[in-house]
Amino acid sequence: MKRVFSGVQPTGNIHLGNYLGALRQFVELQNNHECLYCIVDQHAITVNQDPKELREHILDVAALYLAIGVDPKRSIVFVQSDVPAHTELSWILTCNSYTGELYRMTQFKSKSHNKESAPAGLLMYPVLMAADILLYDTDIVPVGNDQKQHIELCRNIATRINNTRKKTFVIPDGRFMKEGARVMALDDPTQKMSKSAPNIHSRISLLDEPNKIKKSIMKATTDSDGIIKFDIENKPGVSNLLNIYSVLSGESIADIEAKYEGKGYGDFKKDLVEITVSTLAPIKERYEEIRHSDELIEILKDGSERANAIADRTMKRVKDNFGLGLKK
Ligand code: AQP
Repeated sequence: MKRVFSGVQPTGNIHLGNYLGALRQFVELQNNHECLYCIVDQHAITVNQDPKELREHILDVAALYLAIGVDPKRSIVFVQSDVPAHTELSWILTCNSYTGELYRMTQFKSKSHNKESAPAGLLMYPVLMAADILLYDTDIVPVGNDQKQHIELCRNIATRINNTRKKTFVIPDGRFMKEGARVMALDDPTQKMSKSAPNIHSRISLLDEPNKIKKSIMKATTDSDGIIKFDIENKPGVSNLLNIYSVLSGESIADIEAKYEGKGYGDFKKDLVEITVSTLAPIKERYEEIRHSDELIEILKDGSERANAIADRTMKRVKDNFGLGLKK
């Protein structure tokens, strides 16, 4: 069985972009793959986090994994910092990475933009991500489009190491959705939807109340020509909403365009509110049931035991190939 790894940062409530780009793949893949789904808390501290809030967000993300349908009997669900080998491997990969390739990462450029000196963790983030993936001999990484460059870097580092010493790592492939791979902010469709954007109406979180969902969608930026048509270049706002509508309803973009021909943005947005609210309601209900349960903690403890067992085997091989420590 091929192995799958992916993670989400506990930096706030998961939004439609995270869900449509990455998380909905998690559920589908667990049917015929060995899956590990991680809450990547060490990535979250590349920017300042309140410790109490961070602990809460870890459990929020874990509960949301289960609420969307990740089954802990079939998939390993765990917290990154509960498996020390992530940072251990990250150092070994750091020694096989180049500052030039790290400075070229667009996410680093945008997060460090206008800063005279950026936190070193922001620069090293993709190396830790490579360690997350390579630690589990991962074949497939289901992620959103924004992670393409990081996956490519991971492949390059692993290939470089495999070519200069004994074959050490499995070379993973990114898995990207055709639709929903990049959901844009509702208030500015030139930016991706993000957990940490200051305007709460820029995103729909999976736990938003129906009224909030309505407000965010009705306020979403469109344009003034009143035509519901997919055209990313000239109509990025409408195209983004069409994309969300299509993925949530299962209808093709062409069918949706035909359905709203001659109608205004108001009707289209009202229907999108309804579809979004009805998609998210069962997720929210399941989340409420599990979020404060002992079961959730037990699932994470069991997950970290299973993840540590795999990670230890990989680290033994990696250390042997690098000549680190005493032979065991
Ligand atoms: N807007 C998006 N559209 C499609 N996929 C997205 N992802 C994130 N935003 C979008 C995918 O969601 C997964 C988890 O992302 P993450 O939490 O690890 O980090 P991120 O990409 O930095 O997400 P955010 O929401 O923008 O968080 P903040 O604001 O904290 O930086 C990844 O697979 C990602 O591709």
